[in-house]
Amino acid sequence: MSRARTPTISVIGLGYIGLPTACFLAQSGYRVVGVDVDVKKIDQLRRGSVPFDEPGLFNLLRGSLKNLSFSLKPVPADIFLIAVPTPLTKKKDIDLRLVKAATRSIVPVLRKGNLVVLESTVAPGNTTQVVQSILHEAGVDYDLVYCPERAFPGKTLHEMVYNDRLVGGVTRKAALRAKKIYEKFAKGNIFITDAVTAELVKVLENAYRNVNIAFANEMAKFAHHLGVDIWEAIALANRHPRVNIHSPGPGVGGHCIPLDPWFVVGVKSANVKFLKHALLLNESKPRFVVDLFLEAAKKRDFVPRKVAIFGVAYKKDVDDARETPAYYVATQLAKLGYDVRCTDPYVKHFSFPLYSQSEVLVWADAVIIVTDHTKYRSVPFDRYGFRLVLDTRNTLTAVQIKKLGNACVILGNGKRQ
Ligand code: SAJ
Repeated sequence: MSRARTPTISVIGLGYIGLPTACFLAQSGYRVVGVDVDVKKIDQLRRGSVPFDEPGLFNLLRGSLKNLSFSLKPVPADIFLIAVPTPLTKKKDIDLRLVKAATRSIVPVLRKGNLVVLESTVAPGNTTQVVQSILHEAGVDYDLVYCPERAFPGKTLHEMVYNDRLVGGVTRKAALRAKKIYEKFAKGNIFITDAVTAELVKVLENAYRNVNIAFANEMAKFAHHLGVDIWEAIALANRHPRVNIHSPGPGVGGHCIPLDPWFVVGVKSANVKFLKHALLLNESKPRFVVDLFLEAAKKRDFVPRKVAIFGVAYKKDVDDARETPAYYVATQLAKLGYDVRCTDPYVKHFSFPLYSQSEVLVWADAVIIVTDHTKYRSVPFDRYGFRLVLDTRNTLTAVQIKKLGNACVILGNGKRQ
């Protein structure tokens, strides 16, 4: 490799993290080849269109195309960056099949002196135990680092540039090399550590959030028991300078927070009980929503038949429905024999058919707000004669609540149940 020419980077996996990362690297002057096994996605990207919505991504892609090309297979490069998903198996173990396949796809093109960066979330130890073991088959000297992504869907582009980053090197030399690459576009601090510490940091971050949400969820249940409003209580407790209680809700969705902490629980020899309790508590929340709904209907001598689910995105104002609690709420209601229709202003594909907001408003006799989309704060729910509107996220405004009167039930508010 000539020292003077522009290094080439192959980004394997063009999803929510890989695609914007490939674009940022291309804009920083690297020649980037984005690799994905999805033929449709590659065709789409070659035409200059984005396969999913993320604010600013379309313009970022368009501005990167000069240095960015796409391929179904890795081609020789100086640097390989792996950003493929790590889902959970049915038994809640980490499913490393995509990481393994991506790593194997590099083996035939790995050359002496290459740098391999793993960004996929993995369990502590996987970078060396899995990725390094596979790359060993190439029989060449290369550098390897683990660099967890930290971007927040909906603000991915901003966070990729401005968040602090962590580079976990299998060797210090590898870490220093990777740091130089991220420095080309990242404006946050870049910290260096070893690979297993970086792996642990990533799962700690998401476990921290899961545990804190579980605490808020447990306290929300307690507030129903006490007949107090947990939202008011949390707002007041958070006035303490060292308290930051998270928000309760219908459960925890997204591709990270409900899943990654299982990677720690999965290390059976470690016997991590506290985290497991939090995960299970959050997983039980959709059932709690259904029970709250049924009890509230009973208290009102009302037999709902047609239930509208407002919001199937896993969190507010995004189009992403992965692991959304709405799926579990809708499934349980459907199993109990209720007619369920879902609506969402942003999500385009979902396991249940999606209806327009106006259609479900005139069709339903009861509503469950599962996602706190900002738009829902201006929906005139009171005009449709609903006997029951259950708000699972404290979405509604004081005016909406007042107009709904006794029909309004709020998860965590024991004064409205
Ligand atoms: N949620 C609550 N209560 C809260 C906060 C969130 O019920 O107080 C729910 C949300 O509605 C959602 C779920 O939790 O259903 C997860 O949402 P989130 O906003 O906490 O996180 P994600 O999954 O969108 O993004 C997280 C981020 N991690 C942290 O904040 C520690 C992001 O920085 C990571 O890059 C991302 O996970 C990831 O890929 O790991």
